[in-house]
Amino acid sequence: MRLLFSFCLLYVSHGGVVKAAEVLRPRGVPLSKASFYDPTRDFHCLDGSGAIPFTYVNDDYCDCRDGSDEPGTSACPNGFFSCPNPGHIPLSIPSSRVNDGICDCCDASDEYASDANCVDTCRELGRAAREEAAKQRQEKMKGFELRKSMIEEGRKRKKEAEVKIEELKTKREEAEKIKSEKEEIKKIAEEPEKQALEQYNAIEAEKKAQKEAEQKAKDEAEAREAFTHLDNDGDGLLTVAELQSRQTFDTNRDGEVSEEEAKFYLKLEESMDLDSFITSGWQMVRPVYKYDRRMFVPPTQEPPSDGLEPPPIELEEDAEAPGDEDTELEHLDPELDPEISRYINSRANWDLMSDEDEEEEEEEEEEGLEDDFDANGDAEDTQNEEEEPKYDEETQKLVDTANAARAEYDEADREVRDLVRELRSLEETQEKDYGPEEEFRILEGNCFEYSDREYIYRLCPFDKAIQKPKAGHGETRLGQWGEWSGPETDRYSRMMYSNGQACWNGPTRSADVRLTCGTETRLMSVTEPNRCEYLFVMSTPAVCSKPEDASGDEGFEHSHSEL
Ligand code: MAN
Repeated sequence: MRLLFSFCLLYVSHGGVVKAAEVLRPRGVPLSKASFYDPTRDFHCLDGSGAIPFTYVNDDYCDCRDGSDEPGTSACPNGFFSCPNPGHIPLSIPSSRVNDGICDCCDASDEYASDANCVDTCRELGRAAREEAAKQRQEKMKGFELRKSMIEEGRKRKKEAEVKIEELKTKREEAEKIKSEKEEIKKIAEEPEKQALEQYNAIEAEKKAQKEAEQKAKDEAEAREAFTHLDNDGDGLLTVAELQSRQTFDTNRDGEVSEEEAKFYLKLEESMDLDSFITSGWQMVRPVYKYDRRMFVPPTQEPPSDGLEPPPIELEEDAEAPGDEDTELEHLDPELDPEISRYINSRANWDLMSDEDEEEEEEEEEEGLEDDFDANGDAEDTQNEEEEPKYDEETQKLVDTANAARAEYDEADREVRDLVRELRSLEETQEKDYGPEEEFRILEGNCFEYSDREYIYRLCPFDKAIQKPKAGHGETRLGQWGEWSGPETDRYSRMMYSNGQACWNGPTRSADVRLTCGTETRLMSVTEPNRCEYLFVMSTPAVCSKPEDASGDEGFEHSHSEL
């Protein structure tokens, strides 16, 4: 039985000076377990499964179930070999790799009886690893320092916000006071305005009613006059035959007034008396009667009564002249009576006038009828403009005063609302949890982006997470700021943004943000491990804790003193 011992080197640094020490233990035993391998006693399997004479340790025969009796050979399938790796970090490998021809330990100790010709590279590797660790430590330290300034700035902002809130509260109180003063002034100004307007409106309504009554009377007079004119035989009834005698009623312009055309104006009756004509007939006859020039053509049959030609209708000054029927038609309300609408449509066909008609019209234009119309039309426009409501001087003054008071009140009201809004938003910010030391506060109001092949992701801490496709428009809300979601011992290491846009056939989107220490706040990666569940990794100094071995190389060496 061979007892395989090895001289292991332990490096301990003292004030930066590396010294070597020797510890005698069986091959493959880690320093932490060296005390269990005492050559003066029997060896007790580390799992307690039995005891063997110490000479059985590393005798290339597996005695213990946990393989602890063969740390330096490959005899036990479940054993472990510890590479001492002097100058670097010890490494534990499955003992099956011992002498398998592959170099696993940087000190070549796993291939002590093979042809692998391994070279000891631990010193170089150790140096590189220490340099890298030192660099990382420095970065961490830098992050930690930055965190301190984030804390400082966060606390400062918190205080500023508190002061601002107090200021805003005072301002709001003042603004509310001004608002109620202005409201009082407004009320005082509106009372006389209301009375004056009521009075004014009553007078106006009266004037309007009077005007309407006048108009009605005028209309009625016109209707009577037209009735007399059209009632060829003067028997007090307008008949189909009488209307047929007037070319005016030849709606389809086929040269004769059919019975149907005539009846249309008589509400489909055979005849109409004066009262019905005034109440309903005139409404339809009026546009034809007043503006169709053919009305002045004498009836085709002599009136049987006195044989006298009816007097020509005098056009009133404010009426549109013949020759521009469309102007009058526009004033008609087809909804008033569907028959009027029919009339307008049939008149529209008349626009397709024959050359002959056009010539006729031209002649009339030359006679100055068109000019008359223009003049009247203009006059009417002017009249319309003058109809704009205009208060008397006294009322106008009261309205102006009330308007000014209203404007001042509105301004004061706006001021209060703006202050309330600003205050609310600041108070909401104050209620947020920016970390135990306010270290995350300065991230509020900033957004960070990350692009992958397909999307641009944007994270605005304490607000929202968004996804924008690179091709195409629009953006998808991945979530709204929810809560800190790290484990109990490290709550501020994760942020949860939830209630994003619903995922088709899936949950609403959400973003889990993992924070890691870094010297700048930036998004390092965004993935979608599950459909519509996004994982953001963000580095920030806000989570950098003080590096454990910040005292320098000595500390680092110490932490690996197992060597
Ligand atoms: C969009 C994106 C994807 C998501 C699908 C789900 O394409 O938001 O990230 O997986 O919708 O349908």
